[in-house]
Amino acid sequence: MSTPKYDDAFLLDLYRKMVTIREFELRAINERRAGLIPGFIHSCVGQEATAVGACAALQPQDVITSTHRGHGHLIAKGGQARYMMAELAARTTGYCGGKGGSLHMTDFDLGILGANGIVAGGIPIAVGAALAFQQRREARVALAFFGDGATNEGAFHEALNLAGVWKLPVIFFCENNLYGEGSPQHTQAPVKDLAERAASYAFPGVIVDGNDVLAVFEATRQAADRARSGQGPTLIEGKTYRYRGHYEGDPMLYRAKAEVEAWRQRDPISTFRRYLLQWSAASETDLQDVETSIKGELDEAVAFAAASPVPAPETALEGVYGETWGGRVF
Ligand SMILES: Cc1ncc(C[n+]2csc(CCOP(=O)(O)OP(=O)(O)O)c2C)c(N)n1
Ligand SMILES: [Mg+2]
Repeated sequence: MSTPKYDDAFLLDLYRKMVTIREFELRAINERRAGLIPGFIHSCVGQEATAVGACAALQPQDVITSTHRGHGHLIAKGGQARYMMAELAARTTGYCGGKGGSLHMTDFDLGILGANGIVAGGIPIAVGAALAFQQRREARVALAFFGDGATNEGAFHEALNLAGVWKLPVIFFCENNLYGEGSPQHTQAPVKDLAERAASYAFPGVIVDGNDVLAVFEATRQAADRARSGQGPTLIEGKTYRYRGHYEGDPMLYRAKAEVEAWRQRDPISTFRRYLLQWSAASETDLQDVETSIKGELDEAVAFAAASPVPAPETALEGVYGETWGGRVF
């Protein structure tokens, strides 16, 4: 037996990607504690279904922009764990040659236009990419991931307004994990559902269970069809949750343990695992094989990162872009 709607291989791939994200994050957290990784990590543990469901609905020629909590988005769009781990470890073999770290990982070949340390910073970038696609009459879609907190930024509203006026092929994907740092969403926004905000810009706002990878996939597929056929943008609000702190080291005094536990009962990976077994879309052995192979891939990624050199000091100015004026770079 198999599900009536989806191919087993497709479903197993969704599972593989979600587990890769979870294991990547847990591994990176450990390697940071062990001293391999300097700098901050904002992990997306618990939010795997939004990244994977949304990117599964895109085509290879489509692009995404990401956030400070972006490792999952990168893996979902095809990013390789070894180059990501090497970047986190500040090694020359990483996505940015070891100079960017978690907040700047980018792979244009995969349509990943970059993680972003500026809250809401990726949203206008996706709108710019969508404008280019429309002008060049390319059947491509741009998707911006961002958090609930980002919807209170001016850049969010300006970008959605322009995208609405020009009916650009863009999807605004809000991962509403209920908090911006330590601030609960309801203390920051006067609307109950952030999807309501699309009404101001005259395009649909859709609410989806962000812990249900197939629900996310379906909502994003509809939005991508709309964008590709010239009907303009969609705002998707995926309701989800991060289990860990805003950053590693956050004492999380702003929320109750019971709330975290309640969300763990709706874990996106274990729910989907049960679904695959119920429908016999995969056997217990298939799933264990996937889990084991991901652990091996991550062992390899960590070894690759650890064996790679750090950038030489004399290369500090390479890859730095800015305006030049009288021979000086600003
Ligand atoms: C423009 C800007 N303002 C403030 C910050 C500091 N900051 C980093 S993450 C964050 C919270 C963002 O919340 P949300 O958009 O909900 O994303 P989440 O962390 O929940 O994934 C803030 C305020 C920043 N990086 N950029
Ligand atoms: Mg948030």
